[in-house]
Amino acid sequence: MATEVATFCPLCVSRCGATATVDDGRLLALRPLPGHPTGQAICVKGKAAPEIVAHPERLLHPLRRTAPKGAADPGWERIGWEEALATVAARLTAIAAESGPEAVVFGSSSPSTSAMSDSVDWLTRLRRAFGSPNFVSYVELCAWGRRLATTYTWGEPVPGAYLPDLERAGCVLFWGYNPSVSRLAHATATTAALRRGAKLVVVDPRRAGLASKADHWLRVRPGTDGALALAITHQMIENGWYDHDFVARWTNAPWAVRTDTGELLAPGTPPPDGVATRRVWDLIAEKCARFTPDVAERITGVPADRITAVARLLREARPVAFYTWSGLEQHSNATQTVRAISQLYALTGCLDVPGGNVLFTPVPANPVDGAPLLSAEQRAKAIGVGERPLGPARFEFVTGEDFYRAALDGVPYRARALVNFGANLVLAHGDSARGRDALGALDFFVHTDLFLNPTAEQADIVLPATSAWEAEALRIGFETGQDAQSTVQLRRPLVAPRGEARPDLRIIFDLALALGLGEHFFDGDLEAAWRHQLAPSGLGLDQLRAAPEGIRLPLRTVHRKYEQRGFRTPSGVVELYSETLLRQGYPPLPVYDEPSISPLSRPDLAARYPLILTCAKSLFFCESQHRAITGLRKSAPDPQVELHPDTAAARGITAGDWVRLETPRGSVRARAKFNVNLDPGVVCGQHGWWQPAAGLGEPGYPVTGEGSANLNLVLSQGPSDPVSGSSPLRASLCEIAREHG
Ligand SMILES: Nc1nc2c(c(=O)[nH]1)N[C@H]1C(S)=C(S)[C@@H](COP(=O)(O)OP(=O)(O)OC[C@H]3O[C@@H](n4cnc5c(=O)[nH]c(N)nc54)[C@H](O)[C@@H]3O)O[C@H]1N2
Ligand SMILES: Nc1nc2c(c(=O)[nH]1)N[C@H]1C(S)=C(S)[C@@H](COP(=O)(O)OP(=O)(O)OC[C@H]3O[C@@H](n4cnc5c(=O)[nH]c(N)nc54)[C@H](O)[C@@H]3O)O[C@H]1N2
Ligand code: SF4
Ligand SMILES: [Mo]
Repeated sequence: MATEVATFCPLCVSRCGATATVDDGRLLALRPLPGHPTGQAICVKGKAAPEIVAHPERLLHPLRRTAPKGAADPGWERIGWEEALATVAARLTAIAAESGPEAVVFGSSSPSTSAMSDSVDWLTRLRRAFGSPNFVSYVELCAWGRRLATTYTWGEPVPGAYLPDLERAGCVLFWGYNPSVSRLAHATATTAALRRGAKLVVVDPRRAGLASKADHWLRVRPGTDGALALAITHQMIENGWYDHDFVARWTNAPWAVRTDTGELLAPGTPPPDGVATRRVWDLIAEKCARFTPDVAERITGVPADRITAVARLLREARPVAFYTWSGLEQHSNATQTVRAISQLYALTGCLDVPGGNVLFTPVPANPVDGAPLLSAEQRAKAIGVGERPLGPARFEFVTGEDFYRAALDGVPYRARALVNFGANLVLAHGDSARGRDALGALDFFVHTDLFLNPTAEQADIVLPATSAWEAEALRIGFETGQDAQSTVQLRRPLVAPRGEARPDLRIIFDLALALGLGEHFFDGDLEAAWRHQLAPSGLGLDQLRAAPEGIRLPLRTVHRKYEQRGFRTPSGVVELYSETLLRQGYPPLPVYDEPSISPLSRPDLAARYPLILTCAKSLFFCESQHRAITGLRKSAPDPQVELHPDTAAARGITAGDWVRLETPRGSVRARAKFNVNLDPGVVCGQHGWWQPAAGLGEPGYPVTGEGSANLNLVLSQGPSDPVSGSSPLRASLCEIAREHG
């Protein structure tokens, strides 16, 4: 008999509350779970969950490679768990003994695009207990701008942790973010905000998602968002449309700068004799004044009058709540753009006020990511920290390019092994062919996944993970509002594990035991681990198991916390002027740098590749996943490139034609999709195409070589952002031609 069980979907960052229908050990359906703070809706991917669980291509057993790396067929051989875990532990231990634990790099798919959100903190704990400062994944493409770069202005991640208070916002600003595709719970909350009269500004080269309902849609040229932010800020300053009190009291705008060294003098400190000073505020005003509306229109393509109108709206419709994401992350100027937007937002004075960006009070819980387990000495060995001391490596993340270089060239030392959960590195980063070679050059590589992706094909051992619905998982906080952030849910296993698949968390704990690190992992006892995590909340596991829809604690948002404790920057105020950046040779105030591959920065390339290329995610798939799922692939059978009909006509292309997307790195296939709202000089591709859908007879595509549809094969990781190493995946140059044949 079919039963209904409350659960949540962890397939993407939305983590929608859901009702599952289960019958005879099978998952039949997911529906919304009204009453759950993220349970208003379920997307097409959530609805396809039953097919994902039951898919015939799921990995069911641990596998061992028998053919050498580079062979067309890895010669996978089924092995038992015991042998698999013992092999992994022995190889990692040997490599650590020879080359130090830093030679073992850990990786995972993004918790925004996979159920690794259930276990990524524990994986981080395993890495730290093992002694490696190197975590390769997604951070410079997905999280740098929202989370880490913003700490240089605010001391905390804004908007990464200080999320938009959509329930109370007067004006919502989405900048390079399309929640209609990427975070359903945010889209639903924004639609509700619009219904009660909130204003909306969307900055996006495409008129995507909520842009069609926006009061202002700013069609920015890809990668020029920094210039736009400085121009809007200039209008705010010129017209007095900003929060004078906040700027004067809580930022370093009133501080003086020594013109000789660039160092700051705290208010009241006189400069040494003979040293001239300028006020930070005057420098900001001067820098922004270079971006008059007309100048900004020429750079960004956004009409001058719109720039003024948005500056006015941000003042008149305050409080302003904002979010930025992929549209700003994957650029050679990502850090400066984010700094410019932080500056703009500081001028609104809306941080931590109701209806602005606020820190929804989290459920008290013990952190489990093991920060104290990694010594300062090991942390200092993070790959990349030498070249970019303020970049991801400072936070123990390795960029794709730095990892590839360490694996292939031994710089700064040889990365010899990879312990990877999910991450489809070869498809996720530019320079795919180099990525594949780098993985092939490792001495040992163990990959855990549900499916055999092209990254796993370079592995020595592959471990089968269960899908989310076969695993129990603890979720503390659903983030998007105070109700959501107050909710704790223990997701019950709904169906038995397929084959010999194990939950990621189980595998992490098993690996810890095999590596002799059991003391940091509650001797392998998951329940004890969760009890420890939950202890400060007062919640017990039995209580949570009895309430599968989750338990909401009575927490309240605390506003304007800075009035009590200041900002968590070195100076205690918002650092519009950053001495931290200055000391490493970066501009201390936000500046606009032309994207590294653009018609203006590379006219030589633009002559041959005249179109600006960006990309965006698909509603139907998470990143490089799900192309094998019939229920999803049937709605989006082919890789697409969006282009303006005039751009197509000039090249003899009609809608639906197969085209070649050409860059200096080569060409990949895609199908032309017309979009009349695009600037005719801009096209938008999709990454992540490799997997066939056997159920539909839809083809797969080779990762490299003839017939490939892998966008990242022809995008490169450089020239990247000087602070973070973020790749220019969302602003480069291409040409489009009809495919002959
Ligand atoms: N359906 C679905 N949901 C997902 C994912 C998925 O793959 N599919 N992935 C998850 C992950 S890992 C992430 S990181 C999030 C990402 O979530 P989002 O950031 O919302 O993802 P995108 O839709 O790729 O990008 C947002 C917008 O940026 C625009 N854009 C492109 N270039 C530029 C630019 O130069 N400037 C500006 N201002 N905008 C630009 C694109 O047109 C797009 O509409 O989504 C998560 N959720
Ligand atoms: N050109 C271009 N490139 C991009 C982007 C872009 O917008 N444009 N986006 C970037 C971004 S934001 C991100 S986050 C990365 C994404 O890159 P990844 O984080 O690598 O994400 P996916 O490509 O979705 O691959 C996820 C892999 O994890 C597996 N998996 C899914 N769920 C689980 C699970 O619960 N456990 C385990 N063990 N495995 C699981 C899937 O089967 C799949 O093989 O790509 C980046 N690359
Ligand atoms: S939006 Fe994300 S979390 Fe929600 S149902 Fe879809 S895939 Fe699952
Ligand atoms: Mo991401």
